[in-house]
Amino acid sequence: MIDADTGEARALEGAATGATGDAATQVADLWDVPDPLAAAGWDETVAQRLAPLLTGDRRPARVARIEYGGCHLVTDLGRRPGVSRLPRASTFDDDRFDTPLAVGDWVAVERDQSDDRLLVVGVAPRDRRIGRRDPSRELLEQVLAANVAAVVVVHALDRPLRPGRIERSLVLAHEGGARPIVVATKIDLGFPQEWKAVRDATPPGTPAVAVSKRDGRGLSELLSLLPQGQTTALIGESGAGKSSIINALLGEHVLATGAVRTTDAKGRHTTTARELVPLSDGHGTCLLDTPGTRELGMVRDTGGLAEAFADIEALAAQCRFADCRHDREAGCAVLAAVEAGELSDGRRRSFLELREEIEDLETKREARERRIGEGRRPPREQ
Ligand SMILES: Nc1nc2c(ncn2[C@@H]2O[C@H](COP(=O)(O)OP(=O)(O)OP(=O)(O)O)[C@@H](O)[C@H]2O)c(=O)[nH]1
Ligand SMILES: [Mg+2]
Ligand SMILES: [Zn+2]
Repeated sequence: MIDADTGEARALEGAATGATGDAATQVADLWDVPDPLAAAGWDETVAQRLAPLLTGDRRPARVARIEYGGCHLVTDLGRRPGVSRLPRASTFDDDRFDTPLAVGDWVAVERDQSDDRLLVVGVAPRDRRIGRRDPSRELLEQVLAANVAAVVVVHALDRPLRPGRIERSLVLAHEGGARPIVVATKIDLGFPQEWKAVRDATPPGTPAVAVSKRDGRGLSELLSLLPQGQTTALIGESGAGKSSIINALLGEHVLATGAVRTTDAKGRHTTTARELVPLSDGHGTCLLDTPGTRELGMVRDTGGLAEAFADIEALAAQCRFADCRHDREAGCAVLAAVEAGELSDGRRRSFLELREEIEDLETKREARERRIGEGRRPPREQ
């Protein structure tokens, strides 16, 4: 398990130096440990999920990075180049994900005949994940990170918090079964009101931490919130400070971090590929960096909405009508709570907006299935 003392000391040390300077350590070096699979989170549960795929001389691996034309895999020997020829899902009926292989996946590999890279031949069922609506195929889910127990929703205080951004991220995290942690970065620059806005958007029960890579504030608290022996993904807009947080927690400048435009504090998409990084404990606590994401479309609702809006759900039980939409109905307990100043109307409106987005998708899915049922061709792009 994670050594909290060492982890903390390293985090603060990294923060004190600004974690800049020598970029001598490469990400691949971090996997140069006695038991790379254990460092990647291999345990009994993973072994069981992967067992049916490990026939013949296939070996277990975890996807550490995917880039154009190939991937990197953590095996018992360390981080090695690999390739996957798994097909992309062609229709919604085959698969609700558009992502045959995601960073964080546990896979079975064998030696490729055509070159010396490892070939991915099978993917274990995903446990938890964080996904979003595929920006180009709206009925499918694009998996941003697989097998993640927690998701850090990163927002930089030096830019406006777009309404609903945190709520949206939390619904997606809950929908994927991952525990959300809200993190506001760059607290060293001030912005007390912006920090309050972040806390207001965070529901009770979800931790919110303000951090700084400059003075180390909040980093040990964040470290203590990471599920031990498990993977935590970081998501947020470009320039939010995701890679900086990982460097600070590692105590080394391993991942590239970028400047932000001075005009609007927007990032420049420094991180270009999702990347799995082991923390120093070597017992499976990992972080997963992602490139900045602006779009976070809803996918479906199998309970994530209610979990992310547990406060509204609790109030809804008191509404006069069981099917109350909390919009303008008489006897609505949600509207009454807004009226009484106990719930912000912004939060209620975020809930209505996200619910509507999901309902629109469900309507489209039903229409599509009806067309297929009638033997007609479904719309091509979906
Ligand atoms: N003052 C201050 N600057 C920070 C902090 N965290 C990050 N930054 C700066 O913000 C900029 C963006 O940081 P990154 O870590 O590259 O952001 P990112 O979220 O990884 O961005 P993408 O990879 O583009 O998605 C860099 O110039 C960092 O030095 C912080 O706590 N305080
Ligand atoms: Mg980055
Ligand atoms: Zn109501």
